Amino acid sequence: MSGGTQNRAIVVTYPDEFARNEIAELAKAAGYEVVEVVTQREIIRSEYGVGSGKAQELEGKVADTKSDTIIIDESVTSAQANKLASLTHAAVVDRERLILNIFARRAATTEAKLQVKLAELRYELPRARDAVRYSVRGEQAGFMGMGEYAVDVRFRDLKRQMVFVKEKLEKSRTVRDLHTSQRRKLGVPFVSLAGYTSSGKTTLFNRLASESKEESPNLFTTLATTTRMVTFPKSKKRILLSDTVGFISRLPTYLVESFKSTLDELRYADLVLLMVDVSESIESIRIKLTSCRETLNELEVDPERMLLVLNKVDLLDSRSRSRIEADPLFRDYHCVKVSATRGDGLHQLRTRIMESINSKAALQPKKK
Ligand SMILES: Nc1nc2c(ncn2[C@@H]2O[C@H](COP(=O)(O)OP(=O)(O)OP(=O)(O)O)[C@@H](O)[C@H]2O)c(=O)[nH]1
Ligand SMILES: [Mg+2]
Repeated sequence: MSGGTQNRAIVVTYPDEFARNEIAELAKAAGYEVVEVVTQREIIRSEYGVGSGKAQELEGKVADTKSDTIIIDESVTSAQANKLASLTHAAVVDRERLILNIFARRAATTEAKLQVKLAELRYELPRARDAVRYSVRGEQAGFMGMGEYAVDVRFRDLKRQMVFVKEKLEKSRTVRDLHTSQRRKLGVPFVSLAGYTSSGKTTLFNRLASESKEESPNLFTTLATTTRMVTFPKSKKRILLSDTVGFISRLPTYLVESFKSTLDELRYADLVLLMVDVSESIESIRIKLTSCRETLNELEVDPERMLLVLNKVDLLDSRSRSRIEADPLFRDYHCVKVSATRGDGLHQLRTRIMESINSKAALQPKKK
């Protein structure tokens, strides 16, 4: 997409409310105008990604709505995407590509840009490899019209670029590690904010650190980590607080891996504040919490080091507000209720942060 023009997109997703809402939000965050949402029980099984009947239906809808893009809420192969694209005369963008597009739009720091580049290369590489295989077997006339030789060159070029980007990231990682060890020498506890995209991490960060970083209803507003020394009022206790990139369900592992150096903040934190937007339906909360826990498990964050921050309580009626933390969903966690925008519960949050840190001998040097 270029020049900020709004592309009109038809979205294909699963027939459940959570999936529908989320992919529509993602599409919006990537700059698309969603003109129609089409649902399908199985998305990845056939030659077009969608069933052939559905593919034909899409062909008609693209023409009727004058759309130029079909967004598929799954990962499809390049062969499937190409087939559907040539049938419908629309660009086909899958879920991974869509998330990568959002990341690419948002990445502001050099490191974030490199991480996005690495993720893009990881996305392209298996697709280029498939193209090599097809062209060698003569099943596909090259990749997007390229011949066998060109496909091979492209594959090698992607690999070379990957080595280059990894080296650069390794360098910025060394600098980051140095900062981390310098900070650790200060003996100030590390606290990291984590949570689903749009749960309110940056809003809380700004509140606690008296900052004004960009917070917005768009998904993936934050892509780089910011760390600030925060001194609590009254107690004058100090913590180092980090804001991080948001999580999302069905995030491919390579994307998490590409953002590893950013997410390392979480690995080494003494305490992780896991933000949960409790203004949503219990089903959405459950899906998002499960997805966050999976990502945190991958990053080897021990549940002992987590404090659940139930955010946006200002949007609950008083009955739900008084009962929310008793929901079985939060049974295994220590929870604090807050409203990051209004400031409710911040005093209790600060107290719980200090209690959690002190109770866990959290300042023991961790192996690194
Ligand atoms: N009503 C209400 N809205 C909130 C609260 N906290 C955050 N928000 C809103 O939720 C939206 C997302 O907030 P952010 O702080 O940008 O969320 P984030 O978790 O940093 O999101 P990413 O950076 O995209 O991962 C913004 O529109 C905020 O104004 C709250 O306590 N109450
Ligand atoms: Mg943010």
